[in-house]
Amino acid sequence: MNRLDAVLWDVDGVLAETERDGHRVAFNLAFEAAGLPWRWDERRYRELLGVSGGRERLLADMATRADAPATARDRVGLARLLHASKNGFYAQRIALGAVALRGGVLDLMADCRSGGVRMGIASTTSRANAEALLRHHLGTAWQRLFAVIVCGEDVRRKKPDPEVYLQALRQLGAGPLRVVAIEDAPAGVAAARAAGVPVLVTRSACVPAVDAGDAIAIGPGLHDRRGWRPALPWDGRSPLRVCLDDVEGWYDGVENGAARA
Ligand code: XBP
Repeated sequence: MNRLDAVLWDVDGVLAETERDGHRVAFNLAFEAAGLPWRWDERRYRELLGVSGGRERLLADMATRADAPATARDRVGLARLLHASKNGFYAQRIALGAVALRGGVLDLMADCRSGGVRMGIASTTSRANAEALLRHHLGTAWQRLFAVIVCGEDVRRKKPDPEVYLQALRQLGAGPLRVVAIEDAPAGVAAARAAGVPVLVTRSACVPAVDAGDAIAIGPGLHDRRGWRPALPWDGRSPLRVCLDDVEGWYDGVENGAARA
C-alpha cells in the first residue's frame, strides 16, 4: 500500500466536539456578560452552524432579531465585541478541561508521525481558538507536529469556499499529492471537494448529515471501526479504532475506481 503524503485535519467537530462543549456555551456566556437576553439553544445553534465563522454567525443571528442594533455598522461593532468575549470564555473552558479530544484522534496522529505522513490543519476557525485547543492537548510545541496550519484569518473566504484547502495544498508543495481531509460538516466537505481533496467524514454532534456520496468514507468517529461505510473489518480482539492503514485503504479504493461511501 502506498503511503499518503498528508492528512489535513479540520478542527471544530473533528478534533473535538468544540461546537457542543465549547463555542455554543461560550457564545451564551458572552451574551450574558454583555447584559443581552439572547441565548442560543442547541436547536438554534445547529441552524446557525450553516454559517462558518463566529462573527459571521453572530451577524446572521442579528439579522433575524428585532432587538439587534439598527444599523449595519453597529451590528458589526457588537459582533466584534461579542466574538472577542466569546473567544475568551472558549479559552477558559478549554483550560478547565471542558473540551476533550475525540477518541482515536491522538492515535491517528501518532500513526501519521510514525508512518512519516505529514499533517496539516485546515480550519476556518480563528487561529487563537485552534491554538487554545491544540496547545492544551498537544503541548506548547504543538505547531511542530503540523507541516501546514491554515486558519480563518489566513483566508478571504471561509468554508465552503475551497480557499483554506487550496492554501494548505500550496504550502504542502508542488505535484499531485496523495492527501486526505478529515471533516465533519457539509461546508467542510464541500470546501475539500472543491479543492480536489478526498474527504473522510467523522460525524459530529451538532452538524447536519453529510451526503455520503461526497466522502471516501463516512462513520461515527475515529474511535470505532464499526458503523463505517465502506465497512472496516473487526475481529473483536484487535484495537477498535480507525488506523492510518484504513484511511489509506479507503483512499486507494476510490482511486482504483471503487464506489464512494
Ligand atoms: C468552524 C467554524 C467556526 C467555529 C467558531 O470552522 O465555523 O466558526 O464555529 O470559531 P472549521 P470562531 O470547521 O473550519 O474548524 O469563533 O473562531 O470563528
